[in-house]
Amino acid sequence: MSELLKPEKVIIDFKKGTVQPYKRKKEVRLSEIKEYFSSIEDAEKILSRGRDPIIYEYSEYIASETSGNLNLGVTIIYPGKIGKEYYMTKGHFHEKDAAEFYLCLKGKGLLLMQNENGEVSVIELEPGSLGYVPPGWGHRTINTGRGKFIFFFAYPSDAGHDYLIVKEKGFAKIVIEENKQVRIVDNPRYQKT
Ligand code: PAN
Ligand code: ZN
Repeated sequence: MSELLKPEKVIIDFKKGTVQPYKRKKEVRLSEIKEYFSSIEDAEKILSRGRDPIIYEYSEYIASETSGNLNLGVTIIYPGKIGKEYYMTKGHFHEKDAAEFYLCLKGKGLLLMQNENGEVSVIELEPGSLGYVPPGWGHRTINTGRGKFIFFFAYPSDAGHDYLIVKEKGFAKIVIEENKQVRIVDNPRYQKT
């Protein structure tokens, strides 16, 4: 064992989506995530009007990033769309064989996963439901509701995050609103390997 840490209590506010204490907090605004949306044109239109909304934010309790530890945190995805596509996280693959779980605390949304063979899996999340992400599956979450979508996550601290594959190739599916319905459709910009 490399270091002996002191046990700590962590407080999660299910309604506000806060974690105390936290070590990392990140807000992702449209300007940072615009290339991940299927319609960059719609994103640019919003930005050109001088608006740069927060799409999502997350805070993490990190005891230590050495192997054997867990990172815990909460993500809040705001409600909204860029063109027809719902607000979502960038999504990533873990660099190591590392699982993760997402437990929905508030609102509703989808956990979209994809493995290296291009297979896709989607889990609907509502308060009390948990999506398990096995090692090897890229993962993104999407807010399909009218309020904030808030979920708790935990993953091995040394998992590592690879955003580049998703940024360059995208996910095979996107989640859009059509005729007031949530639809999971082929991503027109998806690049197969
Ligand atoms: C989550 C995500 C969080 C934000 O903690 O990091 O929801 O999504 P992006 O990392 O895709 O921006 C997680 O999956 N960690 O491994
Ligand atoms: Zn992850």
